[in-house]
This record gives sequence, C-alpha cells and structure tokens, in this order.
Amino acid sequence: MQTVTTLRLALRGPPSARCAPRRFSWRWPRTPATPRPTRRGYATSSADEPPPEKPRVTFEDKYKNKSVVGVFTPVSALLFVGVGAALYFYFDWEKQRLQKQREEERLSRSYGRPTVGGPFELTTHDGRPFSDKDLLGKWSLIYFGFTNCPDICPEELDKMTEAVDILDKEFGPLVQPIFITVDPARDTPAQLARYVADFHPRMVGLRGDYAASKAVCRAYRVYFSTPPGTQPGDDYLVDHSIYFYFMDPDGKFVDAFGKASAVPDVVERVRKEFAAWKEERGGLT
Ligand SMILES: [Cu+2]
Repeated sequence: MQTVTTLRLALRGPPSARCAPRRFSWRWPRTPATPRPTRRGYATSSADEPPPEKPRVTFEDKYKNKSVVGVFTPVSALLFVGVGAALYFYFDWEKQRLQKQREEERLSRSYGRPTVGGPFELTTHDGRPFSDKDLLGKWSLIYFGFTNCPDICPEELDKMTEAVDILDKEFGPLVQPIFITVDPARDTPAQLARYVADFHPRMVGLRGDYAASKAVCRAYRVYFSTPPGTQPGDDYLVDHSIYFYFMDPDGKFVDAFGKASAVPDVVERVRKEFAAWKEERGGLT
C-alpha cells in the first residue's frame, strides 16, 4: 500500500506544484494591433499584465509625415518637372502668337489707311516756314477752313480745341493743333494770328499762295472752291470739305473726324492710337 501511494505521488508530483497558479510567459510581439492568443481564443488584455501603451500619434504627425513622403516621391517630382516644362512651352508659344498678331495688326493698320498727306511748304501765322517735315516727331490734328466762315469752321475748331485740351491734361502737350487756310487771298498772316489765338494758344495757322494751298489740299484730299472772279475785299464763302485729320509722329494719316464725330469720339480715338503706338514703340513720340 505504501508503495502504491509513493508511486501516485511520484506520478502527480508534489501537491504544491499541482496547486501553484499557472504562469504563462509568452514571447509574443506586443504591438497594439496584434492581440495575444489565449487558449480560448484572442484576448485584448491580460489579467496580470497592463495593456500595452499605444504610441501617441497626433493629428499633425499623421498627416505631416504622410505629406512629406507623399510629395517627394520620384513620380511626383517627375510630374512637377513635366507640368513646369509644359507651362513654360505654353507661355512661350502664347507670347510668340501675340507678337505675331500684333505685327499683323500693325501691318493691316498701315496698309488699310488711305494715303492722306504728303509734302507741302507753307508759312506760319507768325511768318516762319513750315513744311511736312515739321510734322515729324509729333502728333497733330489738322483742320482746313477759312477765317470768314460764319459757323462751320468755328464749330469744328471749337471741337478740335476741346479735344486737345482734354488730351493736354491727360498726356501733356503732345498733340499739335493746326489750321490751314483754304482762302489765302483774305487770310493774311495777321488775320490768321488773331483767328488761331481765339481757339488755342498752341494752334498754328498755316497759309501759302493759291498754288501752295491747292497742293496741300490735294495731298490731304480736301476739296475747296472759291467763287470765280472774287477780289480779296469781297464778301464770299468758300465751299470746302469739313474734316480734321489726325496724323502720327511719322507724318502718316491715322484718322479723319467729320461733323458727326463728337469730342469724346476724337479723344477716345486718339487714346486708342496712343495705346497701340506705345505698345509697339515703347513711347508716344
Ligand atoms: Cu468753314
């Protein structure tokens, strides 16, 4: 009997060993995402060990780190360079297209203009010679008329003067107002001087003999007709075209303004030409 008991004890081991609480010593990677397996299944925590602390990831860390990795990948770098190159070539192409368009506009403007103007030699109201060369390097508004004209010439000259005043305020004295008489027999230098001074302090009055007046009017396509057989002291009217011409610093015709053109139309047209000229040449003269 004693032998049987000893054998049982030997097989079972000492009672203290049997009743001791079981201690597991798992060597399991303790990452927060991987739960430890137990004999019953998976558990998220253990009774005898505190749950592993999750590393604190702030919102900033999460997105900042992602963006750092996300932007500087080889693909994004290639994309960046590709888009940059595409934009460069697009803007270069667009610039060349605009330059070509401007050049075409400039050519069509100069080809589309009627051939108005040409060489002339006249004298100013204060006795100085004045030719077409004196128009070069400045903008001018040129009106053809006569000082005894009762209403039309004063109206048109008032309009021209008002436009010049507005432009003077805006751009300085860039536009030269000029009055050319179509009645040289009666419009003496003294008469011209009094007349132009009534309209604008910078207005220049021009006159020549009959042949010179006829020549300048032909060059500017201005019609005028003095009644036949008239004497300088007679009271008569000269029939003439009612236009004033806008000429550029190359002495080339830009536009003509008739009775239908109001002061704002004239000013706006000059402004437009100034802008186009400035864009092409970088200045206004
Ligand atoms: Cu008139």
